[in-house]
Amino acid sequence: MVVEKILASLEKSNCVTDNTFLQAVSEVLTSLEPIVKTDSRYEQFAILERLVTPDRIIQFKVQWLDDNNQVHINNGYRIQFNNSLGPYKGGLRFHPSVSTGVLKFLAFEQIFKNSLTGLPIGGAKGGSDFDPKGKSDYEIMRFCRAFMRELYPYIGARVDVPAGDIGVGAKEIGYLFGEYKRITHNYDGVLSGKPYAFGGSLMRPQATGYGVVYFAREMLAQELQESLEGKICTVSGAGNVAIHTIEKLQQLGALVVTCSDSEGSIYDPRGIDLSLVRELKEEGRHLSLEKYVERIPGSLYTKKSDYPQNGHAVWQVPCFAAFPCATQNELSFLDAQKLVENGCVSVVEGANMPTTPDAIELLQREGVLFSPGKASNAGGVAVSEFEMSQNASMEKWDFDKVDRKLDELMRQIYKRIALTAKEYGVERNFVDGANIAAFKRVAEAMILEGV
Ligand code: NDP
Ligand code: 2IT
Repeated sequence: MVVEKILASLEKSNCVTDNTFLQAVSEVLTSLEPIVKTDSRYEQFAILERLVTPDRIIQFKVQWLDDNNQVHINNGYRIQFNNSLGPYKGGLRFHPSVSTGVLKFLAFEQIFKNSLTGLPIGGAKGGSDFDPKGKSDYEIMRFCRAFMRELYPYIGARVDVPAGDIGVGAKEIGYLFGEYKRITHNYDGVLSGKPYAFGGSLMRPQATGYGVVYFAREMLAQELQESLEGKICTVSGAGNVAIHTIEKLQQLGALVVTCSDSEGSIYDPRGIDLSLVRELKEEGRHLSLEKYVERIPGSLYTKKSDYPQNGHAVWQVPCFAAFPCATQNELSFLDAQKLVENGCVSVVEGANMPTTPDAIELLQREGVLFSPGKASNAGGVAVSEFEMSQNASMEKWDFDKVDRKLDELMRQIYKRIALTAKEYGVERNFVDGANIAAFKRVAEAMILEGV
């Protein structure tokens, strides 16, 4: 029995069936193909080969005790992919699906996203296969402390600055920071997304979702002379990114009619009641969205097992704009077909790589404006960098200042990728525009620093 359990767990953590890294690399290299020949230095300095190889992969054992003093062991990771533009920067994900493969894809994407912000930050990602669901606050605290005991030698305010991602919010960052400080006696900006009480930036919790909507607003205004006011929007997810995407969309007068979690989806034709979603999901609460329909008459819950085959309930709902904000590969070819059929004009990614490659191709072919997460969700890491700036200068910026800077930065990202796409003859292909613009900045730095 024990042997079987150990083998099953090893099988899971050693499986190489996760193809997300190859998916991410393949998309980027396809975009870059036409431009690698335009500068002989790319080949001379083996830029592409060096770019797809992480600087280092750190893996460690995390041992912790649950509330009954039972011992648990999880795998912890930090992948430092590229620091040509600045200190390694990227989130930590705590989710049972975490493996080296998933983190390699996320760290690789982060290089390009961080480059698009124009800020001095390199690309990294980390996390653990620890599942925060069903754990007490003390268990989460003990896990975070054990995780940091292994991670601390590899990070630093000018070395590598982790932040949150799926399963990691301000609470976890707070516990991780507390342990870092206890071990090193250093009170510096070694993590971003900290609670405001000790060094966090105002608006970091909202930044990714708000940034997604600022990006969408700019893209729709420039490309279609359209606004979001009065438009039906669909959002997937019910976590940090989804909640703040919904909040900003509602502030701009859009009607958001869906949200989802890993077990099912809500359709509420009168508009999602965000305070109820928060009550069920925020601050580490993992209550099922099924409870939403008990409270809101006229809303509908679809269990994951009742989703269409190879599809997602959220993308079956007619909308003007769709915002996938939960996880990778959650919007399939069939979902894209449905969106096109229903007249959707734009898909703006809030999550990292939520749309499958064949779905992206279809959306682009059908003239749907499509923005890759590395462009439209870059507001989160950008405000993380604002937090690093504030920590380094011992300043505190007010909410409006951060909000204005975020809005301006998202407009700049849109402008940069739209212009790049035009310059390379692929107008409105924001995937190619983002990959090429991001690559050129990183490649230049890699060339200048030598081999
Ligand atoms: P949260 O942990 O706050 O929320 C994640 C949400 O996605 C939850 O609703 C969760 O459902 C759902 N979800 C997670 N895994 C799955 C899955 N395998 N299938 C279906 N649903 C799933 O994470 P965030 O909101 O922070 O992150 C969401 C996405 O945005 C991720 O792709 C992340 O990498 C990306 N991102 C996050 C940034 C940030 O600042 N936090 C910045 C940029 C991108 P449940 O509640 O059931 O677990
Ligand atoms: O995917 C991402 O950009 C994040 N999870 C945020 C990273 C950060 O360092 O704020």
